Amino acid sequence: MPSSEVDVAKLFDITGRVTAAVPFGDGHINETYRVAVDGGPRSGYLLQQINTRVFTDPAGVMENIARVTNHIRGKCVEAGRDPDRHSLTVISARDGARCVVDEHGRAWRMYLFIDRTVGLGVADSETTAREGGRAFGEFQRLLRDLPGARLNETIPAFHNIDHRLEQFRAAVAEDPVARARDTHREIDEYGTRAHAMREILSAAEAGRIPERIAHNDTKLNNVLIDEASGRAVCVIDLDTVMPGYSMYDFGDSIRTVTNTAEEDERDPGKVGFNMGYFTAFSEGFLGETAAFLTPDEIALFPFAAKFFPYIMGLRMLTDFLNGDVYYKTRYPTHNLVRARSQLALLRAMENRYDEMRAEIARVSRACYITNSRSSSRT
Ligand code: ADP
Ligand code: GN1
Ligand code: MG
Repeated sequence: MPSSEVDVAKLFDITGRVTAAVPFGDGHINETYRVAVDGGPRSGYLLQQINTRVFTDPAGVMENIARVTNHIRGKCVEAGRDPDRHSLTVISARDGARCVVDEHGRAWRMYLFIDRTVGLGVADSETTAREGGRAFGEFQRLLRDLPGARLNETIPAFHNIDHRLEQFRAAVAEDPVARARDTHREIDEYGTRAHAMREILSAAEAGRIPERIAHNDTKLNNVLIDEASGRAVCVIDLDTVMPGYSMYDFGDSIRTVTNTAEEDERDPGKVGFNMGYFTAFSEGFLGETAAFLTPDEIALFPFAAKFFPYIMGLRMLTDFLNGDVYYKTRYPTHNLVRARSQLALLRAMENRYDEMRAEIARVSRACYITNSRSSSRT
């Protein structure tokens, strides 16, 4: 029976001798390890303990990931790109299963390690912003023709604002760790904006926007960037790939790409909105998607940009009120700091909303024209 991460790694179908498994990355959800091997053809592997408090059906998660990565790998091969670098590669267990449940009930999976890449908490240039947009836009485009049944909903109602507000209000009312009294200002700031946050949900309920396959967790560090060239290499963190709406992937990315500070910046004065990065990301994303998105979807992009600092900050504040049971935290007020910095970003975006709308109109028109010209030539 496995007792350490190295022992768990040996249960997977890899060639060579496992020499180490070292904690890696700074995701908020799963436990991630970089696995080193001696004498195999691969430079390394990535072992993850799936957070089963968050993902209660790890087999359903892995089924989605297998379908999505097989599809993307096929498209990489068609396009002459290396599928092991431009798609995640699931390494099965020696018994053929896509994940292993150990004697403690923990669920584990393994991927090929994609080396010579970085994941960025904030964008460092317009090129990075554009590359992020290109990668997530391409991801949505490649999955348009995924065959088979609807994907599993790995976290039901994940970006449903009614559901998140319900959880927030329950946390305020129950106040299980007596933190509400020190958080009145933030509770009010999130509360007063609640009524204005239903635009995507209302459009969906009215049947004005189509359901699509979305990544649903498009922060910038979920796309690996090539260390040498600065080009996007691979979209990762596929646990939440499931049915959603196109503007979810646009908006959640804009939240990290345009922020002048890290998501958990303690000084709200350092949090700002970078309009140049907004434009660059939009050009990348719409360059891949403008040809098939509907006008109603694109019209919701500026709203989605404001919506994501709101819904994510709301979830972080809810987790603070609940005693930090969801996100990984490094210090006692970490979730509150996150919620405050998301509010600062939201305020900055509110001040630039008209400009964002004008930019989306301009960029989508330009991308649409470019795409129709190039498709009429082919
Ligand atoms: P979480 O859900 O906790 O965010 P991720 O799947 O995003 O977990 O993985 C955490 C980190 O591990 C990522 O931010 C990235 O730095 C790194 N990572 C994930 N998958 C790979 C991979 N296949 N190759 C190299 N690094 C990876
Ligand atoms: C989580 O897994 P990770 O760290 O990429 C979260 C996202 C939040 C993000 C905030 C499954 O993303 O929804 O936007 O933290 N993922 C899940 O940083 O809840
Ligand atoms: Mg991640």
